[in-house]
Amino acid sequence: DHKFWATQPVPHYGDSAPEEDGYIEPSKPREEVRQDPYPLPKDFEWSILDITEPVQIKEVYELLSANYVEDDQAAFRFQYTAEFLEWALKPPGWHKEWHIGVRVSSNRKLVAFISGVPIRLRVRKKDLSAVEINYLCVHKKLRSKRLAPVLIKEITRQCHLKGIFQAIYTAGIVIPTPISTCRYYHRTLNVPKLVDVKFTYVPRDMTIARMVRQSKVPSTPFLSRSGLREMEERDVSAVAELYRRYMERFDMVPLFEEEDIRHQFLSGRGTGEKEASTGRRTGQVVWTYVVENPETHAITDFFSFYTLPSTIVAHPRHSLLQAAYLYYYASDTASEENADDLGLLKRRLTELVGDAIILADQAKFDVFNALTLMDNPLFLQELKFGSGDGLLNFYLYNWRSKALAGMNHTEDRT
Ligand code: YNC
Ligand code: MG
Repeated sequence: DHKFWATQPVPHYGDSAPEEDGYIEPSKPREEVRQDPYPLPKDFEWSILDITEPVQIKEVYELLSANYVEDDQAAFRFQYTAEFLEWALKPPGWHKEWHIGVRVSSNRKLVAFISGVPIRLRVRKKDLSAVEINYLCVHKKLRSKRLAPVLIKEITRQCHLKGIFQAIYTAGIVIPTPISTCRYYHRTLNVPKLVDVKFTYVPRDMTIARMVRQSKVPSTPFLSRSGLREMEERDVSAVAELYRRYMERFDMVPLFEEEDIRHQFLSGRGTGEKEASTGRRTGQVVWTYVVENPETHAITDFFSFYTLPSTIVAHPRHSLLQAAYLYYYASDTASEENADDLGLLKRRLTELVGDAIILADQAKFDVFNALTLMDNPLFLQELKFGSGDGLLNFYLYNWRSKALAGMNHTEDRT
């Protein structure tokens, strides 16, 4: 049973499906929101982090790199970089009050963190102004002391103070009650290293040499002579429009204005010269490419991926797993006339994501990851992704909705 979650406005096991989507608890006027912070155990204090300060973003980075999410075997641990965290925590409209830390009073050491960023979401037919909660982390030495519920209540209070009463969040664990569950898939690139660090195994009827051959990718992108290029500032409005039209296919999607598109797909591209051997820019966290029709100059497709390395916990030679994650994409192949021609869409997405894999390989990533959301089930097999053992559950706070057909409404049609 869930002592904390049982008290929260989330759907509980056994609740029947609602007649109509809607809130669980009504919103409150600001003066009815609790005005003082929730109490912490003695010797600890709240601390709003100012992540425009390099020292403070570094403190968050250090807390997470030692204490954040690990796989079941504790062999790999996410290692978000400081640049990534800055990008993720400062989208348009971000609030510093939603970057909440807990410090040891005596020495100011940061020992816990939770964050929120504003997000507009469409869930089925309704648009919500919500918060996306992420990076909940409690230092390993302070686990199982019921600190997490205090962090969650405090960020909820800070959201209520800004008039936000709905949230979206994801977690590997199952709590009441997932709105959708996705599986991680992995496309191996650097086979010898992945085998060496035990990310992958050599099956009994296989050899490393054969696995290397099978995962070899072409050296140039398929679409490079058909208008594939990095996204630029001048593409923002075309990409925003492509994104908007494409995402109509799905039941739950973030709504991005042009400034959000600029942030999500351009602001994280790093600065300065590309590094010679990898083509990566200093501090690059996200890669976005568009396809510009060579004749009409229309932007017909885009795709993006981001870098999220993992610490390899105990290995004599390797300390970092370089992982790329498929992010958003869109194609006008899914225009209204063709919306249900999955064969056509499958072919196009296989070209686009196939090129994302080639570009990630050039940028020296070890593995390319994707979830079973959006239209991903259409191309995972063809592009040689293998099913992983990790699941990711999606949750909404204070919103009741009929089960989503996955965010991946194509999954059951393939
Ligand atoms: C979790 N991940 O069930 P019950 S994901 C939500 N999300 O409560 P304690 C979680 N709840 O079951 P610990 C959770 N993990 O008794 C645990 N819980 O009702 C619940 N790991 O608290 C749990 N980061 O403090 C239980 O547990 C209660 O010391 C137990 O701390 C948990 O960011 C944690 O996986 C996760 O750092 C902090 O294990 C710790 O174990 C840790 O005794 C490694 O807590 C890193 C890790 C989680 C990544 C993420 C999304 C978080 C969403 C939080 C919910 C947001 C709700 C919406 C708020 C805004 C509303 C508005 C408006
Ligand atoms: Mg605790």
